[in-house]
Amino acid sequence: MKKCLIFVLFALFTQAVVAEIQVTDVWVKESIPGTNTSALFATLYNTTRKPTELIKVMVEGVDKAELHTHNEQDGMMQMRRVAAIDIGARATVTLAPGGFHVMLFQLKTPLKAGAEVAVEFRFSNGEHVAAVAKVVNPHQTGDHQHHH
Ligand SMILES: [Cu+2]
Repeated sequence: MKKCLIFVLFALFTQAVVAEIQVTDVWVKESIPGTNTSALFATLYNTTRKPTELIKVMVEGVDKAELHTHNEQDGMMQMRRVAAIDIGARATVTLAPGGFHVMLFQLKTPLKAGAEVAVEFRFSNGEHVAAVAKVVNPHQTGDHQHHH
């Protein structure tokens, strides 16, 4: 009887841990002094056979977060708000500078490189995925990084 209960608890636990949507590489741009906006990026992988959509992102210390995309209009790159970001079956969608991003408005405190903020991604299939975003200065990372 006891063994059986332990098995049930284990099954419940594993079910809660295995996310259908995997969220990785979550990062936020360091905010520019004098502004209270920033942008958040991530890689989203839909492990299921059903398409889903990213519909909302909640970020610690941020009052307003909108899903945005970039598109070219008359030779100019412009940002546009979207209601949702489609993620096909077994597909990966990358939110990256120049493409999809989560625009953050009304930051309560400036975002400093090296800090971490709690984030929750909400999908149209009802799944909520918690993640931790690293605050990054995009000019201090990547191939151009200098080691002092
Ligand atoms: Cu934007």
